Amino acid sequence: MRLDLRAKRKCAACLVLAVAGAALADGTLSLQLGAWSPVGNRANDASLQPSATCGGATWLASVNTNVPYAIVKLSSTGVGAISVKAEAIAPATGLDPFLGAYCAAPPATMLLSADDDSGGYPTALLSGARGLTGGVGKKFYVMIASYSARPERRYGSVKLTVTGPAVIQKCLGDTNYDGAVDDADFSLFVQGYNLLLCSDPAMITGCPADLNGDGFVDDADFTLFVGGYNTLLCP
Ligand SMILES: [Ca+2]
Ligand SMILES: [Ca+2]
Repeated sequence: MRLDLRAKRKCAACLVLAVAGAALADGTLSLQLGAWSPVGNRANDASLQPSATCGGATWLASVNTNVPYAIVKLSSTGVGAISVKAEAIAPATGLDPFLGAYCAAPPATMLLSADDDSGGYPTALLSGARGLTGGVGKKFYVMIASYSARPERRYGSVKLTVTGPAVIQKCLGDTNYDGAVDDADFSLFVQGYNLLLCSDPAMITGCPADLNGDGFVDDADFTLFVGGYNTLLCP
């Protein structure tokens, strides 16, 4: 496939923008749910009780089917409670964030807990008491979706904040956050590549195609993308 190459210049002003658009720390991540997102039936409820064991919570099918979602993987770095917060952010207009924590992918089973408004609408919050207890080598999967059945509240931008002994494990090239690097990600990558600057208003929130976190989507990112594409499955 051929990329739509445009002339790209890294001027002084662009470098300032690059700093402003630099990748967030491993405890935070901004992303956007859009038409490109995978869709599925999320767990039903905000009141799902925590489970001490993987898959111990009852998974209830949602009445809101085919909601867009994103999957983010967490790696625990030590013992202790982990909290995950999802906040709707600009330019989101109506996203009502929903969080589910799982101990294995895909996020349709192996549920630990789920939340809608514990952090106050429109903020979802999973605290350590809700099954997210860290331990060296432990992995968790967090599903970010919408709680609303209203179509206009299913899409938007969200900021994820992780506190406690865990970091967000990034999957290079998985620009739509479905857990694999494939042609759908390539389409999104090209979109970002043609815009170049992460600060471009048209860029998807979080600039997922900027794989090296320097504020641009350019050839350096493409090299990294190819590496992820050849691997296909996220680690
Ligand atoms: Ca993907
Ligand atoms: Ca870059």
